[in-house]
Amino acid sequence: MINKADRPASLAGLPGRTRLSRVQRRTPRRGAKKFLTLTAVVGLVFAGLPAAIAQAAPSRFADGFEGNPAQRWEPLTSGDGRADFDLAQGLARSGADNGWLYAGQGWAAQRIAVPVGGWPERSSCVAEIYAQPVGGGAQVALEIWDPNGWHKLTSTAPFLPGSGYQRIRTSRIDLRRLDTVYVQAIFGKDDGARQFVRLDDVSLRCS
Ligand SMILES: [Ca+2]
Repeated sequence: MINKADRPASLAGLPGRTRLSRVQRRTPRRGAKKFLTLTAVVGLVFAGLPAAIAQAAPSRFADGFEGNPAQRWEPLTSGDGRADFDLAQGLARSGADNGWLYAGQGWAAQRIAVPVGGWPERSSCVAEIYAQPVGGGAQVALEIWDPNGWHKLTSTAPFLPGSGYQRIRTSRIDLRRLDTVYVQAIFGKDDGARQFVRLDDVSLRCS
């Protein structure tokens, strides 16, 4: 048996500890009450939203290489091809940033994943990107890929004769079976004449 007088000081019922314990018991209850009230209000606010969200859910994606494009875009190269980004170089079509491809004897590509699985409409989809050949016209391709086995779903490769940013648009395709697709711009050359092509403002829209 331990006599009361022998108890360690840390176990003694000090007045200060008692007051602290009372505060600690009350504070969580007050917080819980506030949380429940807030939850009820948020619940009421969102109760009527699902139908509106479903109607407003966009079946489109857009990316203008802004912010940190390396987190979203995946450069691919072969031969002497190179692919990278211009950040705040004054070369973008929109915003501050753009991508670029470079090749003389090889190819370079930039691709980006687009999660389409949650889109309410995706039976007729079209991708676009703007490309700017530097120092003369160039043939640039825009493709949509199924990453499951890497099947190319559609491709278009127009010759861009101008010196500014020019739009490339794919044909319309059905993406209803797919959860994610990749949109890819690719530029290849085999004559050794090295050339840059800038890229900006990719989009994928479905209806
Ligand atoms: Ca941009």
